[in-house]
Amino acid sequence: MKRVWAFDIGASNGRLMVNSFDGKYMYLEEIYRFPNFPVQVTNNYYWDILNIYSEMKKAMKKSIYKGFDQIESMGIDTWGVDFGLLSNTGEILCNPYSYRNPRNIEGMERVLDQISSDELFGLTGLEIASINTLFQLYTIKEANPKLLEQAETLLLTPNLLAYLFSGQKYNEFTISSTTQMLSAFDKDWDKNILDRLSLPKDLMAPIVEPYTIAGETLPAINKEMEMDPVKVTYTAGHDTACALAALPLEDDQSIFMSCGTWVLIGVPVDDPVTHANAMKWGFTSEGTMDGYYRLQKNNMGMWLLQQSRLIWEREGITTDYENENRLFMESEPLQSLIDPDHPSFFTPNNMIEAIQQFCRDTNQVVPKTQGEIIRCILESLALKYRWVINHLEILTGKKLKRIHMGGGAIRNQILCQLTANATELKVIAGPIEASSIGNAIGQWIALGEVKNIKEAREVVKRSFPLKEYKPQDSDKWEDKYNYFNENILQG
Ligand code: LRH
Repeated sequence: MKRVWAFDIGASNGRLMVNSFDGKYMYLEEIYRFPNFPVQVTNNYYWDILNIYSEMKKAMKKSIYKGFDQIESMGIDTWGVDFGLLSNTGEILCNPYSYRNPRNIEGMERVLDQISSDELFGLTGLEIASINTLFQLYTIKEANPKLLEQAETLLLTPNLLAYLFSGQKYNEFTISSTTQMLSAFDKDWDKNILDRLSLPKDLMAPIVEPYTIAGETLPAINKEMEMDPVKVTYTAGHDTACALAALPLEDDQSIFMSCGTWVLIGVPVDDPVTHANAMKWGFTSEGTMDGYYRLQKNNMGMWLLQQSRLIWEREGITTDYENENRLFMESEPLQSLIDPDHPSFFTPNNMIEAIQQFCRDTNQVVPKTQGEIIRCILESLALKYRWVINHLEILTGKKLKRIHMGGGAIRNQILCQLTANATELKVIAGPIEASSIGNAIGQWIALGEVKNIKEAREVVKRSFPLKEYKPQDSDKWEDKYNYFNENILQG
């Protein structure tokens, strides 16, 4: 039995899984999980990167202590778009900013004054969103120019962490495809975009393809961990690309949904889709582990519930899943709806008040109890997912037949069932730890233990439980969808 370490670091928590493979079955053991969240300092939000790094080292120690010490390789995946800047001596210059910084909206507007959104979308295939690395960089140039002047290298978050373990400075293809600086044509940095915005042209560390073994852990780490050197592999650095690799999609009528703080919905495609409607409807084309693309839409996911729970916890109200489930069941279905992607939900001070305000502004019943809020969030998410799938069908010209949901948020069985109901499609949920498994798949392919993604998906089907949800109450949802589409999405 061979083993790899898969570090899957999300925007709300990070975890280390040991993935073991005997040539036929894969096994997953969770070693350690730690919270991760953007830290607000006055008007900015930052990632506490050194805390993430030290939690990762703690996780390695725990793995070794548990006897999982013969490790073939380690790989790291994270959320998209964010990055760290290194000085010419290789030190991190500043705590990495979080994509939730409100000031990025201005940075985006300033960029779009110079390069139109149509042109940028055509060059990169990426949705124009204020979170994108390009807009964040431009924001730094305006707000903190000295920082950019000192910066010699930009590494995206998974690659920044890999650098701290291996000393290697590369940006991996899938995570680089979330920046809006990667050319949709040749998978390399579009230096012309940087040049036109007077951003440093050579800032971006070179691109490597997934499945690259970059080197091994530094001697100082080996000494600190009391371990033999471990290979550091560039698996797909983007969590969504990892999740897709692990979802056992059957054919080209299968949809993937990677479900966590965000819910990413899409289908695999050969090339970036830069059709005008893709842009109008907010679709994006990002890289897959096997070097192709995913046509997808980035949607709000558990963020709305996570933020509401913070408020309930502050008020001393229980927020465990069992309790939430019961309160959901006890409240009246389909009473109040929100557009989960409305800007007022992006970084509100109080999520519950923001939801209530949205319902007031759209002349709906204002949800008050915990159960009513949970219903409003989950039913609205499911209806939005239907909207996304309808538009995916138009863009691809295909009738889409089934949904594969993976990621931590599928523990919420209500979300899976509501998605089946609202979309009137069969949902196949699993595996839960899709990103960690995909992360390991990238490493097994790099190590030559698995041939390709197709073979890896067969291993996943054999090794992990999948659960099916069939659509229910179709007529109720049909009516509500029409109402949602006409009245709420404009809201
Ligand atoms: C989900 C995700 C998503 C976006 C966002 C910033 O975790 O990776 O695909 O890139 O984070």
